[in-house]
Amino acid sequence: MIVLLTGFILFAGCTGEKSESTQKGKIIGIEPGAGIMQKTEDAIRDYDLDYNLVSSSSAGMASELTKAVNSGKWIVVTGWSPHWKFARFDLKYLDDPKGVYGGDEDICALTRVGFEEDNPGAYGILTRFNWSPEEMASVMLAIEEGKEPEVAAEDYLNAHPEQLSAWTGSASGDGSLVTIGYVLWDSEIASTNVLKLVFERAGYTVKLVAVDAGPLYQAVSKGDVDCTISAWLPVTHSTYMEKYGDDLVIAGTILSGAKIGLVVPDYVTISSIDELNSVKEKFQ
Ligand code: PBE
Repeated sequence: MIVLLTGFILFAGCTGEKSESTQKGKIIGIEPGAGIMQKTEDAIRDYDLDYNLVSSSSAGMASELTKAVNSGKWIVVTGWSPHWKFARFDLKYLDDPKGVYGGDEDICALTRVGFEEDNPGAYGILTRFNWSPEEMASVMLAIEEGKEPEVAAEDYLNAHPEQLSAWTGSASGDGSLVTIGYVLWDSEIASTNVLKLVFERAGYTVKLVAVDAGPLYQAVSKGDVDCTISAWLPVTHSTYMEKYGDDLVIAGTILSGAKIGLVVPDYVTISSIDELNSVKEKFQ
């Protein structure tokens, strides 16, 4: 009897949970380690959203978004800019009155402790490398349209010789090795490939190491890689900076005016995260 009763309660519990979760709205996310995923969990809590965050990948999110826009369906995704999706589709950020996603973000260059002393020329390049959201987005779009990242980077530098010479300055690598860690987000695939080529044009040998965000911060803090330009600060990667910030060096800002948040197509008629609960049946 006890066994039967327990079985019944478990069964009822599972059924209850299932029907509740099918009523929840869906936010299409990306890789679990991304800062925007942590901030979206915060948003679900702070705005008391009756939504599940579905993890996916950057490419998976983009393909869900493409499918939805092509059929006029409502969709809400974890979004960021610079990103080619804003050139491809009419999209908007939902207002975030509680400021969970922060405001303007900087994308920063981080290095291991001691890198500046070991390789001042390469460190100098990291302090000078700086471009606009539009410039970064142009490389992302070229990659999205089918160019190999290396080719998109090469085309970009050929078209911007003044940036190349400003960034390299008088640095001269003499073949010395620089290891750059990065995460396979579209934005960082673009920027890291450009940086790699800048180093190579200045005479360095570059090794790229692609890892998730958490392992990347750990690798820079332990000195397993020399540097990264995948750091979004101060909000997006705040938890990683709290954990690893004391053991790494911020060499400079490579881009100002980046942004993260919840993104919907323009035809979605709400404008704020506050309103999501009232239309959750449209986001399933
Ligand atoms: N992103 C792109 C990253 C930073 C760069 C917004 C997906 C993140 O959320 O951690």
